[in-house]
Amino acid sequence: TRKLGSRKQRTLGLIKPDAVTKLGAIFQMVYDAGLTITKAKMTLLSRKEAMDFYVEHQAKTFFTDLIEFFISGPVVAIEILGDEAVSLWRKVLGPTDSSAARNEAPESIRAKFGTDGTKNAAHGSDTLASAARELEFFFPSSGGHGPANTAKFTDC
Ligand code: RTP
Ligand code: MG
Repeated sequence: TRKLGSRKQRTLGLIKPDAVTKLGAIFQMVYDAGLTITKAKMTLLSRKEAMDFYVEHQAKTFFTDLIEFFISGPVVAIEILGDEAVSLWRKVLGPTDSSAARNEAPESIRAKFGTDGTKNAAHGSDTLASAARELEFFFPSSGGHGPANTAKFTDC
């Protein structure tokens, strides 16, 4: 049931290759934050797909390192649903750099499971607009196969 006055949002979470073995703990942290997981998919991205996903960073000095890391193993994409899900999920992630996260937000996902400024365990969309784009990237509304793609949770 949907609470009156709630502002449900959907955002994309990604468990990056360095943290796939911590999947169970990270899923638990999503639920502990009061968020719900409504879709999940494990996939190994091609270089082209990875460069497309992070196209906003293509001119950055760290781009090559980011892409190499991002395709070094499978990632797990999740659709996260909840009140203010975009900003709340980013808060659960913690600061971008895992070393900084260990000082500033020691209970965050990046503090617990990340390594440094590149290998940082997980991703979250930074705005509602990027959430829409990134959800469509991993869970295309047109494509897909099987009945699960039509699931429309509002609560779990
Ligand atoms: P994300 O997009 O993965 O959720 O991370 P973010 O918003 O906190 O950070 P962003 O600036 O979007 O950076 C995207 C990813 O690029 C890698 N990175 N490496 N070595 C570096 O200086 C550096 N800076 C960023 C990280 O994997 C970061 O999550
Ligand atoms: Mg970002």
